[in-house]
Amino acid sequence: MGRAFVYVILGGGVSAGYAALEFTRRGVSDGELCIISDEPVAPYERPALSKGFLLPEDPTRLPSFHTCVGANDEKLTPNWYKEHGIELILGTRVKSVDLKRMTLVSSTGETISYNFLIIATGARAMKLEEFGVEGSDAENVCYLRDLSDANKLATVIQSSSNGNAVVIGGGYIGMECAASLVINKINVSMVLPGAHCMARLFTPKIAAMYEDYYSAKGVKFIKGTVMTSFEFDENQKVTAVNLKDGSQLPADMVVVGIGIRPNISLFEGQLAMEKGGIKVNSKMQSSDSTVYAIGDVATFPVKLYGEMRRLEHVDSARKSARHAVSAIMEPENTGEFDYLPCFYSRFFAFSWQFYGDHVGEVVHFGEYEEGKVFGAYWVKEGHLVGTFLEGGTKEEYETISKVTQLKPVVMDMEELEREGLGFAERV
Ligand code: FAD
Ligand code: NAD
Ligand code: ISD
Repeated sequence: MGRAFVYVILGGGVSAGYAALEFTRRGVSDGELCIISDEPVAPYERPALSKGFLLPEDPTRLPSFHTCVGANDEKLTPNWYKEHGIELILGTRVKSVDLKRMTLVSSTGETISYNFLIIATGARAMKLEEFGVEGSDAENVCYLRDLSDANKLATVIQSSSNGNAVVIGGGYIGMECAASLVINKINVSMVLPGAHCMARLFTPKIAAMYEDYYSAKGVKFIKGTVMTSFEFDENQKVTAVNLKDGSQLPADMVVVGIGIRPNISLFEGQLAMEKGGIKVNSKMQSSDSTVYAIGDVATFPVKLYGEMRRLEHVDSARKSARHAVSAIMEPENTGEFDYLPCFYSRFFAFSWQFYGDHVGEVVHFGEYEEGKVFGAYWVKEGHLVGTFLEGGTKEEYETISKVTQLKPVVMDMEELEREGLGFAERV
């Protein structure tokens, strides 16, 4: 025995919330759509967890950040789903999927069948154990992917005031959490394997600007090494972190941000995969025509660069969700997903956005100082392909996004550097 739906969204994160809103706007009927999530709450804006959620005063809490407030759209509270006849099955993990039978089996043993399935399972945080380090389930070691992780982190922060934190990883989680820890009056050491923070995107010059600011706030960067083990007290709480270079860092708490793995295991052997994600076409449709994939889990064609990409950012989760729903409900009116990659972050009073592709030669512009506007252009084969901007206005971000999509010809790199933001405004 089980239930049957026309549309099932598997996963209840960012992309699920945006897909649900799009379904209602395109006229889904009562009882046709169901969302199954192992999280106990309705879809929310995950980016809030490393930002407002960790503030010492007046922290952001649900229901204030349910999707789709991050895109200045409707806030979908649990009641909203009820009013729109959408079945929200929360706290329920899907254990198996049979794509031939078009059924899912949940952790409660229920079988749910569908006509169309949207995979929105996102990703999981990589564990230190995958790198041979044991003990990361200690009560003062924190990962950050979902609300329960964020609750644990907020509690551990409260009990570590004026103490020492070690942040493992210098990516998005590392940088955003380190800033939040400083704001919470915790001394921070960051351990990163590369030569600088945010090595996947930042140039050495961009990284140096932010690292200098963090250092002035007391953050200690330990670069070019990794942690090898923890020291524990008699209660199995971590007391120190041992590094490969032989040094030891005292720790009242640890935050780990060492990357993610997409949640694709339910579909291995059933769907075509590429670049660690579920391979979809320009309609977000997988190798099974009744199954779509959106958000972090989807590897889709980025038309602008003629390449398959899997992105791990909220803008692509939101837009791929809307596109998939449009392709399912109005296939004849839905063209190819023509997506311009967009990444952003906020820490301390800084706020930056990046559009496009970070390949080729780089030109920096602006004043690389706190409170000033600065940025960089990436130029490949004579065309501008990527733009980074810190401290821009809404209009300036719109301008760089439009220009980057156009891939304008760049004749003279020195002139581009001199013109800076003026180049984008002129094109
Ligand atoms: P998710 O939002 O992760 O949702 C996946 C959902 O599926 C989860 O609810 C999960 O529990 C559920 N699920 C998985 N497997 C199953 C199963 N078998 N059964 C039932 N349910 C299942 N991006 C930015 O661009 N800017 C930011 O500032 C930013 N900040 C971030 C801050 C944090 C702390 C994190 C973790 C990520 C941040 N991101 C940011 C990335 C962004 O949040 C993700 O790209 C986005 O959430 C992806 O959406 P998604 O729907 O694919 O996956
Ligand atoms: P990341 O990929 O941004 O950074 C991982 C970092 O860990 C890198 O600095 C990498 O060099 C380092 N690393 C890898 N293996 C390591 C090891 N064994 N020991 C020490 N360091 C190691 O991933 P993240 O920071 O963990 O973020 C997780 C996910 O959340 C990503 O998908 C990210 O896009 C997303 N996120 C995005 C934002 C944003 O867009 N503003 C904010 C927070 C999280
Ligand atoms: O995109 C985002 C973001 O960066 C947040 O902090 O969504 C959240 C919301 O703006 C709100 O809480």
